Amino acid sequence: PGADMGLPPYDPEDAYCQYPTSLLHIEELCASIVRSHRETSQYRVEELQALRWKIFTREEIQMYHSKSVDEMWQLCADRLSDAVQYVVEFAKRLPGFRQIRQNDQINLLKSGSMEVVLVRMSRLFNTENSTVFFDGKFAGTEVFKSLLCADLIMAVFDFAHSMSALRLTEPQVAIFSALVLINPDRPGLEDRGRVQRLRKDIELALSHILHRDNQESLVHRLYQKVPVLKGLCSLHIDKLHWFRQLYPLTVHTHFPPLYKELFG
Ligand code: MHQ
Repeated sequence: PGADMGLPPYDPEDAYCQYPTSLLHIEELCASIVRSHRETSQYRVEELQALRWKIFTREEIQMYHSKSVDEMWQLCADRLSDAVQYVVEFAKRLPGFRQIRQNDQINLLKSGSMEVVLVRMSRLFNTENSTVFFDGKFAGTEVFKSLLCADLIMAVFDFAHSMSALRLTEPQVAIFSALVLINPDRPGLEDRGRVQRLRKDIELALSHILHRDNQESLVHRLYQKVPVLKGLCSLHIDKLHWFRQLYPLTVHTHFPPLYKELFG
């Protein structure tokens, strides 16, 4: 049974074989999450690979430095908002997400979309020169100088560097992103039980592909990233509060509605 569906033959050494129906279910879940990621990933890896040599010139960096604090914040808020939009689309295509009540969908996205953006950012990171694909080319931390939050930028780049160093495959990024988003511990959830059940399946999906890829040691290294992500997001919120006190009007009139809805 299962051979017509491309399933491996029965192997009594394989723990999953004790649960043949749930293995089928987990394989379908993996495939579905990976498809959702692929359809919403904003940039394909091959595309990024081909653009690796495109680095901002001295003159272009000067141009970012000549921007005022609020201009640079606005630009970054726009780029971040674009990235969040793709994460919202990823969430909507995740199996089981639509079955979560709408208030809880919003709560999961409010606290998790930035974390997924940061996980995805590691795909856009070049560890050879510590640059990230931003605004059409690869940018180092110096490009973000005018934001006046060097500590946050450093922390975000450090995270992207260490995450990128894990050299995750696209399926691994996809399933880890789903795990970050479907978190029953998020504040304000009304039906934690439903989120908990979906989360358990995604945890199985993650163990399953890492077992399949012979990279079980990644399980622990990935779970270690979860508190780091939480810290980065609270730093982002702190910086936004600081910025809003300085430039309330910029946030009110020029920041994308989605950014304000999720982080405001
Ligand atoms: C995207 C590319 C991209 C672009 C911008 C100022 C602000 C709103 C937040 C990147 C605080 C600073 C952002 C620039 C920091 C958290 C912001 C500044 C994926 C996302 C990514 C890399 C953004 C990630 C968050 C950054 C670093 O395709």
